[in-house]
Amino acid sequence: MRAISASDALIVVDPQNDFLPGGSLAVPGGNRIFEPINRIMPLFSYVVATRDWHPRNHAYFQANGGPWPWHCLARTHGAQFSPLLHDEQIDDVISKGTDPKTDGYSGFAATDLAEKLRNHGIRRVFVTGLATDYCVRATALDARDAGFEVVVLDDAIAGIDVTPGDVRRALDEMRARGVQFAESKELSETRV
Ligand code: VGL
Ligand code: ZN
Repeated sequence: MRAISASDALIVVDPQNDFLPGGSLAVPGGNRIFEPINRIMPLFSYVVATRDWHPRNHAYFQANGGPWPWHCLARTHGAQFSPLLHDEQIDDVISKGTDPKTDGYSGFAATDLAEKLRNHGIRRVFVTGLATDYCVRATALDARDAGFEVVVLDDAIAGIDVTPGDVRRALDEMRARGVQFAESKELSETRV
C-alpha cells in the first residue's frame, strides 16, 4: 500500500474529449482512466489537470505539416474535459501546447506546473491520464527532471501505439529514468 499524504499530488494528463472515443485523436480504450481517477481524487489534497490547448497554427497539426490530425483546439468542445471526469475535484488546470512551434507534450513545458507543485509543498506526484506514449511519458519524465518522486498508475493511463510497441517503449523508458509504477487500488489514506 502507498499512503497518500499532503506532500503528494495527483496529475491528470489531458482527460479531453478529443483523446477519447468519438474524438478526433481518440486513444483506444481511453475511458478506462476515469473510474480509477475519480475514485482516488478524494485522497489527494492537491489535484492538477493538464490540457492540450493548441492554436490553429500549431506546427504539429497535419494541416501545418505535422504528424497529428486537428485536436484540442483552444476553446473548442474537443478541448473540454470529458463529462466522465469529476472535475469539481480539480484544484488547478494547466494549459500546454499553446506555443505553435513546440509539441507541448509535457505538462511542465513552458508552464508554471513545477512552481505550483513546489508552492503546495509537493514532493511526489502520481501521474494518470492520456496518452501513455506522448503526454503521460513527457510529463512523468519532466517531473523526474524537476526533482519529484514520480509514480505512474498503470490502470489509469492509456496509450495510442501509432507504431506497435510505442507504449511498451515509453513504459521501459520511464522505468529506466526512475519512474515507479503502481495500481490505483494500492493507494490508501494516511492513517494517524
Ligand atoms: C497528445 C498527441 C498530440 C497527448 C497530445 O495528450 O498525449 N498526443 N498531442
Ligand atoms: Zn496535442
